[in-house]
Amino acid sequence: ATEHRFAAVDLGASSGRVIVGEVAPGRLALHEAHRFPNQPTRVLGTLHWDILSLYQGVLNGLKTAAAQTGNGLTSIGIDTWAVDYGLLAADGTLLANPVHYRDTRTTGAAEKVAAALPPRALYAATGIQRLPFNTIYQLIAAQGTPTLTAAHRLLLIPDLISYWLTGELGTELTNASTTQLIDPRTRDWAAPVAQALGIDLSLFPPLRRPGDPAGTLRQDVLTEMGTTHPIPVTAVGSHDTASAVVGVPATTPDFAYIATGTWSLAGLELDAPVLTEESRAANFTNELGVDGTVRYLRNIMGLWMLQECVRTWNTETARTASTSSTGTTGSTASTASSTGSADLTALLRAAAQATPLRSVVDAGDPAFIAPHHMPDRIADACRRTGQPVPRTPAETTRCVLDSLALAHRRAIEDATRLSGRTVSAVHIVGGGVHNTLLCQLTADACGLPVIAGPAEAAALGNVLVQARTAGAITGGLPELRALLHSTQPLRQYEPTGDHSAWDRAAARFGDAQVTRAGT
Ligand code: LFR
Repeated sequence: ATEHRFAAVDLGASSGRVIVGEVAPGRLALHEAHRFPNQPTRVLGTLHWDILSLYQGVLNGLKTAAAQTGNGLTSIGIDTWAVDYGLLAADGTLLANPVHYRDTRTTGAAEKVAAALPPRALYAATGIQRLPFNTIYQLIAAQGTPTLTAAHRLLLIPDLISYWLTGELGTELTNASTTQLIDPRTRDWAAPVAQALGIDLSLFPPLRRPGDPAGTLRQDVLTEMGTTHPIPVTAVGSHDTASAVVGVPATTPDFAYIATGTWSLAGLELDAPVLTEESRAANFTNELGVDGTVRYLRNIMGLWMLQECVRTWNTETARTASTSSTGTTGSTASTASSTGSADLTALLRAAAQATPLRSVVDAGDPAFIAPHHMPDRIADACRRTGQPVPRTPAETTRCVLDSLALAHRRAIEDATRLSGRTVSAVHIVGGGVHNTLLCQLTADACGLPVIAGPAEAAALGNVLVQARTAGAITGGLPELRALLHSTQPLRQYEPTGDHSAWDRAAARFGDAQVTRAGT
């Protein structure tokens, strides 16, 4: 059988990449064509994505991918983070730079939405968890602004990239579900929700499903790439988490997954949504997955908490260094060592030696969403809940990882209880696979084996859906996953240590929750 080459464009919150997947029956290999930073920019107080720089990264990556494959790409697929969008004028011009979901413009929007549509009714209609940045809250916050008023079309980020590449408009379904405007039972727009909130659904181009054709590269794009060979774009699970869940190498149906990276998305794959009141209270979401599945999961703050801590420590270290070079003498060395070098490997090694479960914070708390001052916010959370405040970067790191492991455990426990399913193993995919301490702590906390890998699950899920559409492979999700299992390096972690310590910490964690809810 012939081998096909596919390009997966995968944009994440900290970097974008273009990855080439080589696929033939029984064979699946990836190599990275290009990786580029994703640097959000604050303009007039509002946090934006630098979308043109990201698009240039995509073009550069596709050019490299085309060259590396001797212009032999069968197709291209695009996935990115969810909920955010660009607005287009009638002639297709982007009216404004897309706003970042971590921007605070949605403060107060939930109350406005609740006044128009009670939270219970909204959940019963959409099954989407309450997150301050869901598209509906962004749209409510933007209502009446000149840009939204002038907008002819709204394109979610992967659909915007796809439009620039092909000139064709569409709204991919898995990502559309994160707008909170889709009914997970019909897998179509929830028109009554849109109507109650005064959101004009005609802003969204028609829905497309993973596997649908999404156009062919425009001539100017081909020129930019230095090729003449026309390449189709195929819709994939364009929400990165939907592609990452395709990329889970499960061999049995009773698995839980944690898609890790900036976020931890922890939960189960289901055939039908769970729209109960208990599910709403537990803040579980029913995002749509590939092949008619539902991604029943909860958003957990993820490695963002650690990334932001490291950013703070690096800034402090840099400041200390520059202070000393301008003449201040004395405490530089001790300050630098108490602040700690933010070299991640060293930090994780020290965190592994730190006292386990000394203090834990609620890694689901939206208070951790915004950038800046993460170590302070973690310290505050410990203080507020009457726990020891971490004193060093290693202790703070341990607190974050213990807290994430506990949040993973709680999400999986809640998901099984609320859906009536059982779980025999937990799959960790995405960037967190490289964090061996987090993987081990998650196995310990859950009391279940953790199978870690692949790290590039989103790109793999993206490639697999393209490959099936092109006829390079056949089968449903179990067959795609079997191919992952037989071709990708995986590492298994068995639960170790004293499980009752985690039970006690979980109870403490529960207390922390109650304290927060009451304040
Ligand atoms: C992960 C992710 C999550 C989504 C968050 C914001 O990259 O897509 O699934 O909740 O980013 O879009």
